[in-house]
Amino acid sequence: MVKEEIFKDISNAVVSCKKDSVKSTVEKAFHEGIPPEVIIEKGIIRGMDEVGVLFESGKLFLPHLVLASDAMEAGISVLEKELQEVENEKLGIIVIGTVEGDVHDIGKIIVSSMLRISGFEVYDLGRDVPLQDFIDKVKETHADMLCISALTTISLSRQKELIEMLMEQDLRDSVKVMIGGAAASMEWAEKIGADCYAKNAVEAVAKIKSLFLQK
Ligand code: B12
Repeated sequence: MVKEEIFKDISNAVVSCKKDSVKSTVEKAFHEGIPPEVIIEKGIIRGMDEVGVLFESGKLFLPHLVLASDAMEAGISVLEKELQEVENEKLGIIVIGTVEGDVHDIGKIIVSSMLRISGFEVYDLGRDVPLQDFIDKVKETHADMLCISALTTISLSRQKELIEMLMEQDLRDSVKVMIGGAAASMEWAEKIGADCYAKNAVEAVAKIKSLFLQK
C-alpha cells in the first residue's frame, strides 16, 4: 500500500473517532517499517489538526473532540508499546506540562509522546499544572529540560512566571527550557529567556536533540 494512503487512513480514522481503526492502521504502518515519528506527524497530527479546524468552525462539537483525542491517544499508545520492547539508553530527562489556567493538552500530549518515542525519559504532568509542581518535578527527577505548553494569550504569561521562578529558586542554570503551544512564538521565547521554541512536535524533537548534542 502506498504510504500516502496509509497516512490518509490514519488521519481519517482519527477524524471519525474510530479508535480500533486508528490502532489497526497505526500498527499496519509500523509493521510496514514507517518510522513512528513519521506516522504521528503525517497521520495522527494531520487528523487532529483537521479536528481542531472543524471544531473551531463549528462543524463539530466538544464530544467529538474528546472522542477524537481518545482515538489519537490509542494510536500513540500502540507505538509506545511497540517501542517499549526495545529498551535503549535514555537520551535525557524531560518534564512537560500545560500551565495553570490552561486546559488545552492535545498538542502537548503529541509532543510528549514524540519525545518518548524518540528516546527521552518524559514526565508529563498533564494540563492546568500549578507552576510550583513543574519545579518540584524538575528537582525530583534532575531533569535536563523543561517543556512548557500554553495555548491561550492569558496563559502565555505563566511561561514567563515559571522561568522567573526557576531563577528565584536557583534552578535556571541546571535545566534548559523550551516553550511551545499555539500562543507562543520565537520572539516570545527570546523575550522571556527560554532556551528555545518549537512550533510543532516534529520541530520540538529536532531542536531538543540538537540542544542535547551541544552539551
Ligand atoms: C481543542 C480546543 C479547545 C478544547 C481543548 C481540549 C483539550 N483537551 O486540549 C477546549 C474546548 C476544552 C477548549 C477550551 C478553550 N479554548 Co480552545 N481551542 C481548541 C482548538 C480548536 C484546537 C487546539 C488543538 O488541540 N489543536 C490540535 C493540536 C495538535 O495542535 P496544537 O495544540 O497547536 O499543538 C501543536 C503545537 O502548538 C505544538 N505544541 C503544543 N504544546 C507544546 C509544548 C511545547 C513545549 C512545544 C515545543 C510545542 C507544543 O506542538 C503540537 C503538535 O504539533 C484551538 C484553535 C486552534 N485551531 O488551535 C482553540 C484555542 C486554542 N482555544 C481558545 C480559547 C480562547 C479557549 C477558551 C478560553 C474558550 C472559552 N471561551 O471557554 C477555553 C480555554 C479554557 C482554559 N482555561 O484553558 C483560543 C485561544 C486564543 C488565545 N490566543 O488566547 C483558540 C486559539 C481558538 C481561537 N481561535 O480563539 N479549546
